[in-house]
Amino acid sequence: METVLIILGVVLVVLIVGGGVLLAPRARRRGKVAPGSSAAAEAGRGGVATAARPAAHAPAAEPGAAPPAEVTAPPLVPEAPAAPTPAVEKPPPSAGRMVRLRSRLARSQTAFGAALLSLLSSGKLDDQTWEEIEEVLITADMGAGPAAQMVGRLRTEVKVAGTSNLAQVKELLRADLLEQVGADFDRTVHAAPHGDRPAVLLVVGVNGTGKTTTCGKLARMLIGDGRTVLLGAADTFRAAAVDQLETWASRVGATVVRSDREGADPASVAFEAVSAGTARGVDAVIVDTAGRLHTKTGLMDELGKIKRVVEKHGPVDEVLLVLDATTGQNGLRQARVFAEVVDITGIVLTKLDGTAKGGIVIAVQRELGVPVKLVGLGEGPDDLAPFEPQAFVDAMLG
Ligand SMILES: Nc1nc2c(ncn2[C@@H]2O[C@H](COP(=O)(O)OP(=O)(O)OP(=O)(O)O)[C@@H](O)[C@H]2O)c(=O)[nH]1
Ligand SMILES: [Mg+2]
Repeated sequence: METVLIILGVVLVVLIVGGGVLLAPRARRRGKVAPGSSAAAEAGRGGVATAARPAAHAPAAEPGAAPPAEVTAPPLVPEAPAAPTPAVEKPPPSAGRMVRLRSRLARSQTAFGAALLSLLSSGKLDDQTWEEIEEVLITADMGAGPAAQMVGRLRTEVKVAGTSNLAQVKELLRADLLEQVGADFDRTVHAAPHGDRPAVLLVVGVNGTGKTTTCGKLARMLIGDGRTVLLGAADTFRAAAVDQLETWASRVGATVVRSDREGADPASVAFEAVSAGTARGVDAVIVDTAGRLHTKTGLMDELGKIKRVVEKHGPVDEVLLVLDATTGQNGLRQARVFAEVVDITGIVLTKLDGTAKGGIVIAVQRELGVPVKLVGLGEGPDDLAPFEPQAFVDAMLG
C-alpha cells in the first residue's frame, strides 16, 4: 500500500510539472498579440504615426507571426510632397488700371460730386449757392485758393453761356476740374535704363504713408509692363521693413539688396543696390527708405545724403514722395519740407480709396509744382495706378 501511494505521488508530480511546461509557450505567444494589450495598441499608433513615412520604415512584423486581425497594416501613403515653392506671379500691366479701379474712388468721392451737382441743379445760382459750392471744394481739400479761383471762373462761364441747364453746367464744372488737376503734366514714371545703367527710383516720405507697399506695388507694375526690377532695402532701422520688402519681391521673383546689419548706413545700402542692379543688368532699381518725420533735421539730412551717394552712379531718375491722401494739410506741410531737401519728381498719393478728399491732388501739385504720378487705391498688390486726370475727375463727379 505504501508503495502504491508513493507511485501515485510521483505520477501526480510528473503530471503537474509536465502540464506547466506544455502550457507556458502558448500563454507567451498569446501575450504578444493579445487584442487590447499595450503592445497591440502601440503597433496601431505606430501605423498612424508613420503614415507619411515610406512603408519600408514601418515596424517589421515578427517573422512567421500572422498579423492580428485588430491591427491593420499601416497604409502605404507616399511621402508628403515638400511644400511647393510659390510660383512667380505675373502682374497685370499698368495700362487702364485707373479706369479699372475707378469704383474705389467713386465710393468715397460721390459725396463730393453729389453735393456739387445738387447745388448746381438747385435752379437758383445766387451768391449763397456759389459760396456753398466753394465750401464743398474746400472740404475736399482742394485748398482755399484753387477753390475760389475755380468758382469765380465757373460763375463767369455759366453767366456767359446764359445757362442753368444741369448737363451744361456739369460739363463746365468737369472741364474746370480737369484744368485744375492739370491734364497736360508729364506723369511718366521714368523707369527705363540708360544704356548699361538702370533707372533709379528713390521712394521717400513720413512714417506709415505707404512707402514700402508702394515699392512692392511699383515693382509689380513695372514687371507687369515687361521691365526687370531690383529693390534696395535702405530702411535699415527695422528688420521687419526688409522682410516686408522681401515678401513683395519674392512674389514676382525680384531681387532685394539688403544689409545683414540692423542700423546699417542706408546710403551705402542704396549705393550697393544700384551697383548690384548695374551688375545684373536690370532696368530699374527701386530704393525704399525709412519713414522720417519732416520735423527731424538729422533724418532729413540723411535723406539728402542717400540721394547724393546714389548719384555717384549717375542721376537719380525719380524721387517719389509718398503722401497719405487722408492726412490733408499735414500732408502738404510734409511735402514742403521734403521738397527742400531733395528734388521731388513725382508724388504718389496713397489711400485715396479711403477718403472723400480727392482735392488734395490739386492742392499738392500746386504746392510743389510736381505731378501726382501714381495713386494708391487699396491694399491689394495691384491697387497702384498711374494717375489719369480724366478718370479721376469722372470718378469725383460720379
Ligand atoms: N487702403 C489703402 N491702404 C494702403 C495704401 N497704401 C498703403 N496702405 C497701407 O498703409 C499701411 C502702411 O504701409 P507701409 O507701406 O508699411 O508704409 P511705410 O511708409 O513703408 O511705413 P514706414 O516704413 O513705417 O514708414 C499698410 O497697412 C498698407 O497696407 C492704399 O493705397 N490704400
Ligand atoms: Mg516702410
